Amino acid sequence: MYSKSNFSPNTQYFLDLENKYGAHNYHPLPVVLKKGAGVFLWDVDDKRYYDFLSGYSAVNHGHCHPKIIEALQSQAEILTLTSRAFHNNLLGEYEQYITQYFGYDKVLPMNTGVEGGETAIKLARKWGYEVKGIESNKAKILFAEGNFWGRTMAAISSSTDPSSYTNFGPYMPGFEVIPYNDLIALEKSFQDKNVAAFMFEPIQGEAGIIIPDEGYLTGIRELCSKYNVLMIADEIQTGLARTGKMLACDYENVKPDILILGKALSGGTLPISAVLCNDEIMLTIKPGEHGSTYGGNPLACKVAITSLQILKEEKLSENAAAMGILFREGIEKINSPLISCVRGRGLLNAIVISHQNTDAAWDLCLLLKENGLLAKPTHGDKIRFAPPLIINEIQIKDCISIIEKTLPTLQS
Ligand code: IF1
Repeated sequence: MYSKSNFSPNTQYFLDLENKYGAHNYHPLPVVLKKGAGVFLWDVDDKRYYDFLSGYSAVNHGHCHPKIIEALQSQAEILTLTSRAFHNNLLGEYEQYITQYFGYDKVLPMNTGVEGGETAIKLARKWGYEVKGIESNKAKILFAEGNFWGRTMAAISSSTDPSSYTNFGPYMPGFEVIPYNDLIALEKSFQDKNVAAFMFEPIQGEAGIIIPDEGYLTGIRELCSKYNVLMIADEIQTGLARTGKMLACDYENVKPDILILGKALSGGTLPISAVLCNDEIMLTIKPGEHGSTYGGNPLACKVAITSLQILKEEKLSENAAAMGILFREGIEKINSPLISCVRGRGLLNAIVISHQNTDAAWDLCLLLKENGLLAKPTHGDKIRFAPPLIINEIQIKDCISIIEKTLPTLQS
């Protein structure tokens, strides 16, 4: 961990507790936060920061959005969990609301994003056997190189990142990986009649905000329809207005067969995920074949309806699109030799650091922290910049000036 001299006694106290009593499964930035509101976070010494990570796109609405907190608090005093052994008065209304919101017959409510991915894969396999007619236990699910959809054994079985899968084998069978943004490779893989689905991110988040060529999403849609393969869009990070559209798939007006949502579905309050698809796929899962204790709990239903309402009421897609343009133009104008490129859609952006020191992105994040902006590197030389979607023009310009002021302090 860090040397004792670096931090205030307050901060050091909490760092030491986590180091002694918590698993060492993360390498967080050395900041201890105690409060969040809107685009801001405060640490235990009351220092204020701009949040440019937004809980990896879970806090699209800003920290502790008043309407979401009100929904959370009011429902928490009435009924939080019934389990699915019984019905409740919020699940049906939520199911109606979200399916009409995105235009699907049905939704299967889960909790974490990775549970959403697992659910989508179970649906795809079931559909593969019972509708497409794939031979029993022969179904294949295709993923893209560089994918990230969580930490479960299935998720790491599709990963191409050694830090995700090393020494966690044996891996889930029936998964294959093809190059991202490559329609020729995709069509070639579809010659195998056992392929049930292709699961992909419309923009790859953890891989470093990788934006595919124009037409890739359309090509996936056309090839999946042509070869009777399910198109599964993982919009857990890119969805819910983050990229300047309600869904990243909306950039090419393509409709996936299965849509997976998570993260910001709860406005950053509790784990809520959702898998949406039409009856031909959804009804292959029969009573008792899938679910979870908290899936579709009334507290989550109330919060999710509110968070979806706010996305539209506050026009967060439009703001994300506009502020994203401002951000990328502002970063480009800095014209720093340390930045080899800035890329993104809406408020899902990354800069690629050009520096001989492999720790430069991390070191820059430490310096940005000192100057009041929290961001974190993804995969070495890239820093993700993804503030809450409520950020305004003055705040964006303030953050660009923080970045501009900080870059020259990065030691060569
Ligand atoms: C961590 C990464 C991002 C996701 C996509 C599914 C999931 C995620 C596209 C699973 C989750 C999170 C996991 C979180 C950090 C963050 C992350 F750095 F790990 F890779 F965003 F890029 N699909 N991503 O991005 O959702 O089960 O976590 O709710 O593991 O620390 P989850």
